[in-house]
Amino acid sequence: MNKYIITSALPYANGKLHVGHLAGAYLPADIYTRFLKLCGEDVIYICGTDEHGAPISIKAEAEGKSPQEIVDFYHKSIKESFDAVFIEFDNFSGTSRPQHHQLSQEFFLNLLKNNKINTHLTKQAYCEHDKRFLPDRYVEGECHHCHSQGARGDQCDACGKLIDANLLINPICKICGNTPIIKDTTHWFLDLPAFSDQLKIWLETKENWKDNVKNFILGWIEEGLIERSITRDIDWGVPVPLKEAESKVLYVWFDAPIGYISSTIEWAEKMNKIESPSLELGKSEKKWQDYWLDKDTRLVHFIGKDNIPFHAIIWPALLMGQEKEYTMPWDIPANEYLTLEGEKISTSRDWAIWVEDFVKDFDGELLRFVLAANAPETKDADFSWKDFQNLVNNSLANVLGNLANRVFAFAKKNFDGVLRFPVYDSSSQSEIGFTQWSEFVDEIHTAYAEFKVRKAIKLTIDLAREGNKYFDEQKPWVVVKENPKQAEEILFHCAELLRIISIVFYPIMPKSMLKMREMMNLCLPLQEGIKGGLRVIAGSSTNHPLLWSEIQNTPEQYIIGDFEPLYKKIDDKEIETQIKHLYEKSKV
Ligand code: B3M
Ligand code: ZN
Repeated sequence: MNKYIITSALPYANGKLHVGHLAGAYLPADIYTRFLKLCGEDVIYICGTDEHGAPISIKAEAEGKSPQEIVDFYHKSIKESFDAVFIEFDNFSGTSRPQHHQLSQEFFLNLLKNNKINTHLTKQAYCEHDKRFLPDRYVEGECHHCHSQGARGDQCDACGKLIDANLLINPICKICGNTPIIKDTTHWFLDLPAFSDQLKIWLETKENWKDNVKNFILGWIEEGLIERSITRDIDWGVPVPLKEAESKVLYVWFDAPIGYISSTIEWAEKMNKIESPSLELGKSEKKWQDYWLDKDTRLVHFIGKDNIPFHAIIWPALLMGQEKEYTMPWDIPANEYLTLEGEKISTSRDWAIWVEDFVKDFDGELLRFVLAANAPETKDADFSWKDFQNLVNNSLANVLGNLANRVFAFAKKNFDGVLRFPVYDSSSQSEIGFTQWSEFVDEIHTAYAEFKVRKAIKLTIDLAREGNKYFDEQKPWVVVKENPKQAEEILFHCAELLRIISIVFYPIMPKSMLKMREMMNLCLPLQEGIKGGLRVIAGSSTNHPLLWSEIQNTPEQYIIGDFEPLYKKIDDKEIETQIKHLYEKSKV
């Protein structure tokens, strides 16, 4: 059996979470993880906040707070938003923790030892007033491409081009507003060209990767890789572990992906504490290394498309340059972007739907449904409030919710809620249902395994639609008058279909599927140590009461308990309020 490490891009701890974040890197990963766990695979889902980088220190300076205060605030806010939409990590860490600093420094020193890091004297903006070098983001001025004002030292938002900070026209220091001078300073560079051949050979083995990822990367290598500066002159970050580099820190993109490993180490330590309170030394070491130092581990990075070069070139190079033989990425399912009501999401204009706001008005699970049904898998996708309403009302409430409701109501009214396994005779028509449904189940399985969540949803809703069709065609309300046994058979098949759906739809809709199982008195996870319906068993991440293989275990009978509608319809007024709010807040 393969082990899996699933990761999502570490969100920057300098802002709240919005729907665009969820759609690209988090929801697809959570769905994939839940699917693998259902299949009994050995999998851990790892993430944490990215707590370094100039934007965080700039924000701290602007708000008169310490970077750590900013980071702690957003770490909590982001984690709460994930919880509200049932994104469930095995560990959610943060890159300002000592464990992470130590490992990042080890990575740097190993690369240096292996001659994969060079130093260069560079010219950089220096503020004589603040007595410090100014990283790109600390300088602003007129863009040297399009001449608009307010271009940052790394990029111009007006024309979108990359900026050479030293070429900015009339540059100013973002801290004090004075004009910086240009001064020499030494920086450390990752020797990426030294990894070209090794990277190319490795990438060519990646037949399963999405085309957008693979072609993009091979194109980069063909153009010729260049050395990348990996140190910065700010005081917030992982200190460069060299005497001569005092007051410099590692570039945020150098240390951030190492967070995937340091967060796993944190996970191993936590697990070890639960499992063996006596804390046997070396046990947690073995636990994380079982995942990270095994070449058969499937390491899957879920990211947005702007993060492709970092995950498919720079990060693999960092891993290749280590003493330990770390697991290399197995797949990098990068997603495209989500737009909002047809426009690019913008946090500065507040053209965004924040997760914390959404869950005040609607169940967080509905957001999972809509973002997954409309996932930006192969091209950009759009979120609109109208689509949201249509999808919830027409697919969830009218199809799946309706099926559950009519089956449960009929069973209660006519059979006291008890449906026994049918004894077929040769005249029985209804047996066909089973085989038709098993094809759906297989296709849904394949869709999840291939990261095709849109397809998995479509098939699941189609399956529920088949159930409604079957119910309509078999007319149990007529049959029951003449032949109650046959009506019970029809109902048994419908209940069987709902049970199957409660398993195959669980990765996307964990909450309502467990709720439906409760209404059907189906085996539920033990109440102790439950995490989102999966029993956490010490020492194993594989042993879950809800398993895909159970699909075949038809029970002797169904006992329908108290029930209520699974999904509530959303009316026009609720949607109008949301649209109005979105336009109003973004105007200010
Ligand atoms: N912090 C998030 C972003 O670029 C960035 C990802 C790091 S993953 C190692 O949106
Ligand atoms: Zn200054």
